[in-house]
Amino acid sequence: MKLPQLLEIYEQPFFDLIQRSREVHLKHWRGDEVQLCTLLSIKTGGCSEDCAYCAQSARYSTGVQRENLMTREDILAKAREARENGSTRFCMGAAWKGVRDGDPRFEQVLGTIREVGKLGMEVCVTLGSLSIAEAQKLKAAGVTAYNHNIDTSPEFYPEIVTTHTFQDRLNTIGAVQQAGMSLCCGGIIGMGETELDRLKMVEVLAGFDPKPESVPINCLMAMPGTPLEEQPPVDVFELVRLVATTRIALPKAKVRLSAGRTRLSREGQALCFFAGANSIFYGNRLLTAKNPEADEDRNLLRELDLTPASIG
Ligand code: SAM
Ligand code: DTB
Ligand code: SF4
Repeated sequence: MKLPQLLEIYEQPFFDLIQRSREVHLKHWRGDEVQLCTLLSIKTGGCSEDCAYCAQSARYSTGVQRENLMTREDILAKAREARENGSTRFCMGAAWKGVRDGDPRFEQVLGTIREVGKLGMEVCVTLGSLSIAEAQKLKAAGVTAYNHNIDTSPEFYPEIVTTHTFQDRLNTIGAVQQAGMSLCCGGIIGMGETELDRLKMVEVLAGFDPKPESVPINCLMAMPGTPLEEQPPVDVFELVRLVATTRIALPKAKVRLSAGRTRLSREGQALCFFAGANSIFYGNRLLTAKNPEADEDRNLLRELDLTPASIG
């Protein structure tokens, strides 16, 4: 789907837009189901990159404590806990520029993935850039999906990251897809980009072949110490419009309402679910930032008559 068509969809009257996205949603998904995903930062902070939104970049004083790669046992304990709490997807994130075949830390991650895979949840990892050799090993170890966001439009990307390029992101995505892993790819809104930038991002996402299996939509969490610390919050109706447009452009993708839910009202989240969001991060921590408490989310889903998706 190309930009002019996306713009037309996005700009239609609000209720027409969410009605249409709801129709698309119900054609492809159960309307009452939301997938719960648990996120774990397996290696925190000290990252060489300068992503302006990120509390884990070593270039900014954000107060995030650097931590080494977690042990397999500690990660497995968290994964079991996630499954017991009802998550069907376990996502492990590392604050790395990327991974290299042959690096012992990469081997350690592969070993951990093999074990986590046995628990029966979808296994997602986000380790930064990689090429085909690493992608094939991750696939063989049992990774379901690799998360690598394009984050914003190609034009706006250099405003938020200078240590790697949009093309670098696309190259990693190419390797992920060539290796046969599903792609989890989305972005962040509220970094100072225009609404048109957001639609250009959706245009790139919808142009991937195959299309992403899931699309995380993050609202910037303005982290103290980062260059974006003063950014104002995103307007909730802009978020809902983007969720709806993403649902229409990518009918079969899970649309994950990701970072920034702590600042969204229950009503705002309800509109996002109506518009086509069908996955959330569950549990009180994202990577370094806060997420709503698990019982708050359970209550919200119950009040909206939504059920957590189950394994299989
Ligand atoms: N280092 C890897 C990478 O860059 O792909 C993986 C971890 S990185 C933290 C994963 C994603 O989290 C980013 O691409 C971005 O979309 C999201 N993210 C990071 N910090 C955020 C923030 N402050 N607010 C919203 N989303 C954020
Ligand atoms: C994604 O798109 N959002 C998640 C996951 N993929 C790795 C990460 C959100 C991070 C929020 C900021 C933090 O916790 O530091
Ligand atoms: Fe590093 Fe990823 Fe954060 Fe960028 S988003 S600074 S690559 S951890």
